[in-house]
Amino acid sequence: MLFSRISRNLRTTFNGCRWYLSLPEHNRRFLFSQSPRDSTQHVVRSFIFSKGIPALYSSRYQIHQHSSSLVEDELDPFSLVADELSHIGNKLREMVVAEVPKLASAAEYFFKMGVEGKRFRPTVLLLMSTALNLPIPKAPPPMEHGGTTSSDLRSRQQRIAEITEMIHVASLLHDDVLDDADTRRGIGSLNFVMGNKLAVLAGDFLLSRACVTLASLKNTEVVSLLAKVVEHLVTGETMQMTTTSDQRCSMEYYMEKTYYKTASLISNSCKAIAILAGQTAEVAVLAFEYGKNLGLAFQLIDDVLDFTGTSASLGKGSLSDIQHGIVTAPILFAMEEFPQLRAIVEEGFENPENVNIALDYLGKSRGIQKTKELAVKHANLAAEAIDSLPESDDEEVRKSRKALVELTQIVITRTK
Ligand code: GRG
Repeated sequence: MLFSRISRNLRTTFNGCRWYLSLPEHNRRFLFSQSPRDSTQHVVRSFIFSKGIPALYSSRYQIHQHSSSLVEDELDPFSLVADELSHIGNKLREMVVAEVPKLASAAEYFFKMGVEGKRFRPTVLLLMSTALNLPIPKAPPPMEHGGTTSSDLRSRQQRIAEITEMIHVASLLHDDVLDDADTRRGIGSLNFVMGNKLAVLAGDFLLSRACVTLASLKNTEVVSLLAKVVEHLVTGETMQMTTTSDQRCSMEYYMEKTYYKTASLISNSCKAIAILAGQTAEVAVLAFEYGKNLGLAFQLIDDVLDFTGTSASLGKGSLSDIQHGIVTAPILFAMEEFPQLRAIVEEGFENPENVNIALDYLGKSRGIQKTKELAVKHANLAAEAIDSLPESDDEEVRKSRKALVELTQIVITRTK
């Protein structure tokens, strides 16, 4: 509880830095105007734009680090839900069975044991389900409107984890086609092994199976949340591949695209977990904020790792983004320190010499450090959302919340 109080006090004094998405909906200043790209999603345009990195910037992080060293046992979020994860893995393999043999082997490709990836999203969603296991403040909707008895709530929430993982894998399949990738999860990418056409069709097939499962939940609010996520994935990908030179040099544009491509899926799925539980709008917003900030922190670190790989030195990563002409946070921060880098970014990275020049500037700048700091900020906002949930004395609820907070640290300290 002390932990909770400290974080609440900090939240009131925490002004934030220039590039982060704020926590409370009502406090947001709308930076982006409504655009035809999205008529329903307002949250992503609500970047707070206050100046200056606050002195308290890393205090919350240190408090979390400190308090976790005080706790009796180190909590592994993945172990906490290991049995359920393996159940979900089996369900996914059943759900992607197709009649036509080629489609069947394409669709099951990334659900086979050993190539299931980090299973980060289902882990978050299962932990969130337990973390929100609170007395339900209002009567759940009747069954015909997607309501539930408490006995099957968990299996409905598991279905969200399955749907989310299917949408995620579908987007990876399509992404690899667009990027002409040859590897994924340490094996040949599906497009490389079976060709672009089958990879696209397998992605479509996974999406259609995800839709069938979504419909089985009979909850229109949840259906529209996840339909919006698919729109966001496509929007984010299109934003990335159709940038003007100004957009490529804009941090706002990068953060908006990052929300669409990476954070929307986990944030809206977390919200769906709360909605299925019949939780209040306030709790649903906190679940959403956790997912959004965790997703943004995750992608910011991904963008750092693209330059550094597992080591801390520049150029040790795959450099895949920059070689594909994709400008990410480390370069954008470096550009603030070295405005002459902008000319190189505008010229593009088809010439490998430009990649080297950009890496030189990045090495001289605080671009990597500032990106990590921004990731920490979002990780802390995610942890604050968990700390702001209604209090619970239930040991399982508390353990899952602690694991969700632990995940925020795992995300910012990961090296792969
Ligand atoms: C078909 C839904 C659909 C979308 C098409 C191609 C596209 C539009 C969107 C691309 C979305 C995309 C691939 C975003 C990147 C998200 C991301 C951070 C992927 C890596 O996630 P990890 O590291 O992967 O969790 P693993 O392999 O561990 O599951």
